[in-house]
Amino acid sequence: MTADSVRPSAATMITVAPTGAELDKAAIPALPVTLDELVTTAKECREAGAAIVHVHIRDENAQPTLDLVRLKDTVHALRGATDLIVQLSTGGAVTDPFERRLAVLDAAPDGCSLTCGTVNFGDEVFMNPWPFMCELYARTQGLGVVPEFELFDMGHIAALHRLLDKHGAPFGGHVHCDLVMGVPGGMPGDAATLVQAVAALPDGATWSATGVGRTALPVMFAALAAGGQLRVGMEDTITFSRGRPVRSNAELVERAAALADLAQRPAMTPEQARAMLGIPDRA
Ligand code: KMH
Ligand code: ZN
Repeated sequence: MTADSVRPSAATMITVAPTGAELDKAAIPALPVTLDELVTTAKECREAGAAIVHVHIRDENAQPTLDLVRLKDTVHALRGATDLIVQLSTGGAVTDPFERRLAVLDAAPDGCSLTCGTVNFGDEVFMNPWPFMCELYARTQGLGVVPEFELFDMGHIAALHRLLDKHGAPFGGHVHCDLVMGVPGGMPGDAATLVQAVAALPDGATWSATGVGRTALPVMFAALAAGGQLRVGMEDTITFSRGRPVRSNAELVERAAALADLAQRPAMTPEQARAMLGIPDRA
């Protein structure tokens, strides 16, 4: 199978989201927070079957940051060590101001997340008002960064249609979405909701899904059955099975790749994922 010929439903693109912005390193020592830890994790996850790394970074105190120098160093280091598609989070932490979230693109990643609406996020609110979405989208188009549309709720799908109608196709020409399910305040992480959400996506869009917390497995099985791609990682899941903490991001990728094999949709390479998503090869 060549990169050009891979069909989304014939293979499985696995994204790993290794860190997130919410978890506390002191409570979860396996969480990768330094650049060295992140690069080691990325290499292990590539080996296990990941094609994309969704990146949040931390500062010297292991706190979430959007420091641009660190972001640039991170993109550079991940590219030097792996051929993974490097997707930076523009969601950051719920406390990050919009200007810093927009500036993430100046680190020149392959891709970025773009959340299509505000959502209750546990006890917090993850703010993504319409003008911010539009500005971020215009910046992705101008800077040549391929967005992944993060959808936490059914209303976000309507906002995605509105965004595409008003502002045209994304850089690369292909629409790829990620259903983030099971966040307290967002859509539930179950098969019925996943099917409903997928039916509402724009024609021709590809999609992945991730279930937060205990919805990880139901969402993964439903996504595989419905022809979708997978996102796994400690950003979303820190319990591997009942009472057993996740030991590493790589074991989550290994499990996803094993299930993808069982579904006869083996893990895509980063090259195949680039072709599917319209992400240019690195210069
Ligand atoms: N940390 C959440 C508030 C994204 O990466 O774009 C937002 C988030 C989504 O994780
Ligand atoms: Zn994220």
